[in-house]
Amino acid sequence: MFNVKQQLTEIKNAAQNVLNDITSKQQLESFRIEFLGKKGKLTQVLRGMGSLTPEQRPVIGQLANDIREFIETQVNVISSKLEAEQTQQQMLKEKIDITMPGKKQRLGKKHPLTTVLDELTAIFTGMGFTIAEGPEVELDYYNFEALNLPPGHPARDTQDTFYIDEKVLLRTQTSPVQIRVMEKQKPPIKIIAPGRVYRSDAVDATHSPLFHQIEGLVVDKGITMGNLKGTLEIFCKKLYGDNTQTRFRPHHFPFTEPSCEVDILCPSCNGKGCRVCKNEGWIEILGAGMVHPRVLQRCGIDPEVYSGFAFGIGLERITMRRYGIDDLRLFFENDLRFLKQF
Ligand code: 2NM
Repeated sequence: MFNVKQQLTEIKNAAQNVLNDITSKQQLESFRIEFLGKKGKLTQVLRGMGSLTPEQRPVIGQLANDIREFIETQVNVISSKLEAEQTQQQMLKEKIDITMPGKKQRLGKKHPLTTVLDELTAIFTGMGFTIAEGPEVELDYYNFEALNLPPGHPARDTQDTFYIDEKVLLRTQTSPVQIRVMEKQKPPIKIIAPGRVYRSDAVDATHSPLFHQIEGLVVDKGITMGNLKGTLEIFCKKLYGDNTQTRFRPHHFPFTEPSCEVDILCPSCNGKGCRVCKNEGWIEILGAGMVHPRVLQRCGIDPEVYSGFAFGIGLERITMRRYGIDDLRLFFENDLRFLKQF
C-alpha cells in the first residue's frame, strides 16, 4: 500500500514538473497520453491495485481519482491558455494600421460623346420625346426595305454595309428602331432613337466603321413641315444659343418626302466664311424630312390619316465641333491624355 501511494504521489509531482514547461499543444497532447492515456503512468499504477486489501482499495482509489482529476484540470487550464495565446498571436499578425494613408481613388468622368449625347437627349426629352432602343444586329427588312430602300438601291451597297448573311446586317442607321416602334405603337408617336451604327468605311480623321446617331420621329394627325421646322429650330437654339440662325435646305432621302438638311449660321464668322465653316458661312447640323407615305403604309399607319416628320443627327460631328476635335479616331482610342481634357 505504501508503495502504491508513494508511486501515485511521485506521478503527481512529476506531472506538475512537466506541466510547468509545456509551451505547445503538441507537448500538451504528449503529456496527456503519457500520464492519462490507456498505457499511461496513472493507468499502470491502478493496474497494480489488485494486490491491495479490500480496505486499502477505496482509499487508494480515491487518491488515484483525485490525482487524475487534478491532472485533467491542469491539462484543460493549459489548453485554454495556449488557445488564448494562439488567438492573441494571430490577431497581432493580422493587425492593420488604420492610420496608414489610403490608396487614392481617381474619379472617372464622362466620355465627350456621352456628355453631348446626354445634352441632346435632355433637349428632346424636355420637348416631350421618349427614348426608344432596338437591336444593333438588324434584319435587312428593317434597315432598308421598310425604309423605302428596295433591293438594288445603292445605299445597300456591300461597300458600306456589314452583312452577316443575306438577311441580317449591322444597322447602318437607327431608323430601323423607328420602324419597329411604328409597327407596334399607334400614333401619337414622339421618340428619339440614339445608338451605335455601323458602316464598312476605312478609318480616317472623319470616318469610322462605328459611329453614333440620334434619330427622331413624330407621327400624329396633322403633323406638317411647320412642326418639323419649329421643333428643329428650337433644338438648334437650345444647343447653340437663342440667337442661332437656322437654314432649311432641300435635300433627298429615300425615306422622307420632302427632305431637307438643316444648317446653322457659322457662329465664328457670322456667315462671312472662315476656317470653322470651311468658307461656307453655314454649318450642317442634321438631316430631316416628312416621313414618306410608303414608309407609314408599310408599318400599318394610314398616310391618309396620319403624317410625320423624322430627323437624323450624327453625334460625332456635333461633338467634334463642340470641342474643336479634328480627328474622329480620338473618340475610340481610349487615350487618357485625350479623355482627361473633357
Ligand atoms: C435622317 C434624315 C431624315 C429618318 C426617317 C425615319 C423613319 F423611320 F421614320 F422613316 N427615321 N429617321 C430620317 C429622316 C433620318 O437622318 C439623316
